[in-house]
Amino acid sequence: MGSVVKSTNKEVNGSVAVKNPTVVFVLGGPGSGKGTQCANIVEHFGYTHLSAGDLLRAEIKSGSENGTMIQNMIKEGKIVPSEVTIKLLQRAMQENGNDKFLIDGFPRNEENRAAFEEVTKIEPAFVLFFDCPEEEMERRLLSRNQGREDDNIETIRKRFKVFLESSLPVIEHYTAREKVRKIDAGRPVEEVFESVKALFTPKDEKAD
Ligand code: UP5
Ligand code: MG
Repeated sequence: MGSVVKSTNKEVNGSVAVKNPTVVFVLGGPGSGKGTQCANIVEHFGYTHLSAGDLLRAEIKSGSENGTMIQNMIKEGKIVPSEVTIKLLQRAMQENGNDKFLIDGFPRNEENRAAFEEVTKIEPAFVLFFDCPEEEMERRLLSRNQGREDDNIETIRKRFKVFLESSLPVIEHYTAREKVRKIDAGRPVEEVFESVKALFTPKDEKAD
């Protein structure tokens, strides 16, 4: 299976920016419905969904040298070092032929955000922010039952705290740049998706 040498220069410096992909950051508290709504967006609008949390959990499962560190951070609701997460996201984008990505659950703090921009030179087209009351997020996480090690009340409380302290400043950063599209995510899945759909549908295709 010989490797094909391509004449294009799309991966000079290992950067994906040369391909100039469209990136939408999908942010919101733990259990706000990021993964659920991303699945709907993929189905309707042809994006590729990259959940930073899913990539980190896959890294633990793969037995990588960072696995134990990542597992401990997730159990404590802490944010994994940027270079680890960014490498996983970059690799996932490079391995994928698509040019439209939903990056779900990243950047989680200002350092994540600045490092991603510095390394990839990618600016998000916009930021989808799922705004959901904490009581509702807690209810959802406690009844999810998918065996996630961080879905216990002790870790959930830590995740909420980290979200407020570290992740909300990222939303504020993009709000100041008019990039945030805020959605009331406390409603039923279908209603939330109606609002999401409106953001992804080109204006000239919308019925008025
Ligand atoms: N549900 C969804 N929408 C609903 C609705 N509208 N009404 C009623 N129920 C709804 O949904 C959660 C549950 O609610 C599901 O059972 C769903 O059916 C139901 P989901 O769509 O999974 O919500 P989501 O926002 O994706 O919740 P998740 O738990 O995945 O969010 P987190 O942000 O906590 O998790 P993530 O996987 O992104 O990160 C986990 C950990 O990884 C972090 O705490 C951190 O330690 C680490 N991490 C990093 O360090 N760096 C990163 O960049 C990313 C993660
Ligand atoms: Mg998720």
